[in-house]
Amino acid sequence: MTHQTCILVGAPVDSGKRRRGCLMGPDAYRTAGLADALGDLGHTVEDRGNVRPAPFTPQAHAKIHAREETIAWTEALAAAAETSLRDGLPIFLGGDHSLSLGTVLGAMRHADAINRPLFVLWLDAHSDFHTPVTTDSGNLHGTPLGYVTGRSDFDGFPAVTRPLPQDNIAIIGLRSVDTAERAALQESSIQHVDMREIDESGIAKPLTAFLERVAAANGMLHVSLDVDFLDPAVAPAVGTTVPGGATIREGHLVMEMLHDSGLMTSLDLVELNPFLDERGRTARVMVDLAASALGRRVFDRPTRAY
Ligand code: 6HN
Ligand code: MN
Ligand code: MN
Ligand code: MN
Repeated sequence: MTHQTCILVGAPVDSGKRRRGCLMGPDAYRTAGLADALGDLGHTVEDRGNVRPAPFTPQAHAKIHAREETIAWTEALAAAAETSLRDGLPIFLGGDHSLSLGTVLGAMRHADAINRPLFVLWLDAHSDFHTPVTTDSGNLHGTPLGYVTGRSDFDGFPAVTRPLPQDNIAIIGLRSVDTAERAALQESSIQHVDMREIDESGIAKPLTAFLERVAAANGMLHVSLDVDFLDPAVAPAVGTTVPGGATIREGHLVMEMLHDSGLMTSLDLVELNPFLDERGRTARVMVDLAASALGRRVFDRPTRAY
């Protein structure tokens, strides 16, 4: 991957769960210097400001939180994703993970339009594979992978006419999977990598296997990075912390390998809640990870032999 046109798209979505604060995420990334970090790497950076949801009328639901608002965001973000993918490499500044119902849908439409397969790499403590029926919490940020793979019961959401094949998805970092998700995941052909596998064999091995599949298919690759992929000790600004997460170096290695692969075509930065941060440190960690994905490195490889 050489020079890119990086398109920053603010997605201040806060409707995917009950705890508020992710709406401040886009401005936290801007404040932490994302545009300069990417510009310093030689990329062109275009900040398109924040997307706004389509008009909607809130309705009360026994179970699902802010359903209409999330549908409205899904429509608006799918359109924004489709448009920005024509012009460059979009980076969606979240916003909670329900924004990915829209960004992945838009990426699917774009990939269909240019007749290439789409792959999705999900870096997350959670599998986000629920449907509005299987969810216990009623929080739609736990459903985007269920939605884009064509699971049922997403009434009122834009129709997923050509679902994302399960074979085209890898989830890495898992350590909090609900019972219903586990059952569905185990029956699926989604590549699911939990923290134990990372402990035992390292994070590079399953990622390499996935990237080889993407490359062999000439696929586009959407990467969705949830703050809680990282251990809460290094990334505290998220409402759904789970101990035992990826280290800073595991995070950077994933991003460096993504850069070297040249495969990434869009990126979500999700679940940052600046209200929970400590002097901006989580926002800065996420900016540094994005920079690694766009080519920041210590040395060029291969280094000389000793
Ligand atoms: N995320 N599985 C839990 C739920 O409420 O459905 C947690 C979801 C977390 C969502 O990672 O973006
Ligand atoms: Mn998530
Ligand atoms: Mn998560
Ligand atoms: Mn399995």
